Amino acid sequence: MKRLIIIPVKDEKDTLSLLIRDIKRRHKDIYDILVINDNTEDITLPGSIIIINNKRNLGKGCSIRKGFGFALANDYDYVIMMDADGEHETKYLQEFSDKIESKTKCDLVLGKRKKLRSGKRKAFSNFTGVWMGLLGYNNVDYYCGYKAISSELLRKMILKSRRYEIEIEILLEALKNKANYKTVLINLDYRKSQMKLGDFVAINLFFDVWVLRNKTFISKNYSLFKYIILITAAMIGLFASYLMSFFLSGGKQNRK
Ligand SMILES: Nc1nc2c(ncn2[C@@H]2O[C@H](COP(=O)(O)OP(=O)(O)O)[C@@H](O)[C@H]2O)c(=O)[nH]1
Ligand SMILES: [Mg+2]
Repeated sequence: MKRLIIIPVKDEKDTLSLLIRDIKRRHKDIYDILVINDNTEDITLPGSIIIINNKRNLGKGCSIRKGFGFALANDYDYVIMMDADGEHETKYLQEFSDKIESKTKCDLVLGKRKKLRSGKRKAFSNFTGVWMGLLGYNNVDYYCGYKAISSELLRKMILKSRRYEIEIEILLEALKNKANYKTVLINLDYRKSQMKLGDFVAINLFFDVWVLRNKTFISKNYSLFKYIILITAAMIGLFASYLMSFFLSGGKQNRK
């Protein structure tokens, strides 16, 4: 079995070093580790760590997609995504592996935080839950970056997102591919997030565009009621997100 841990990093070299040391201490050589560095200078890591340095900041989503490409090109059986800021404890790795390697078929293992960081995060997650719930994802932690994905599923998913939208894009693509998922309950050691208001808007925009692009899939697999609700909400959301992005960018949006 070939296992790869993918860690995207931006400006978190100290916590990254601690995380890598901890993975090695607890799990010796069970996992290969790939770091995708988005422009953090002076990262020195042990020689056994594979590192891809992006020439400029590409975003978490682009970095993770590079990691998936690497995993497929190098015949890994599955990947585990972890954040570099120390929020994801290595003690749960075994459970992710056990679940994705188990004989009862499962292509996706999702971390589920016992508690969310703030009221704002909870509200955003509940809002996402309304729409994702209609699609069948109930009781899931939509934005937890701690996940395991089989290469079989990775091969089928078409992923395009650049930044934090990657988390829900993985869920949506897994849904389209009828992948089974399991969850791992985790405690989180919260760190300061790099997410900005614009990232939340981008996530909403991404979801709305996905729904509209996949209306045939939705009409074939869900009731007419759900179809109408999702498409109407996506159109309203699209309009609202464009307005928000326009104001957030000081009116400069789409003038390029
Ligand atoms: N490669 C790369 N990694 C990023 C970028 N932005 C965030 N990350 C990493 O993604 C992980 C999660 O980011 P964070 O802002 O903590 O998100 P949150 O925990 O969901 O609030 C961290 O390990 C970051 O270093 C980026 O632009 N490029
Ligand atoms: Mg974080």
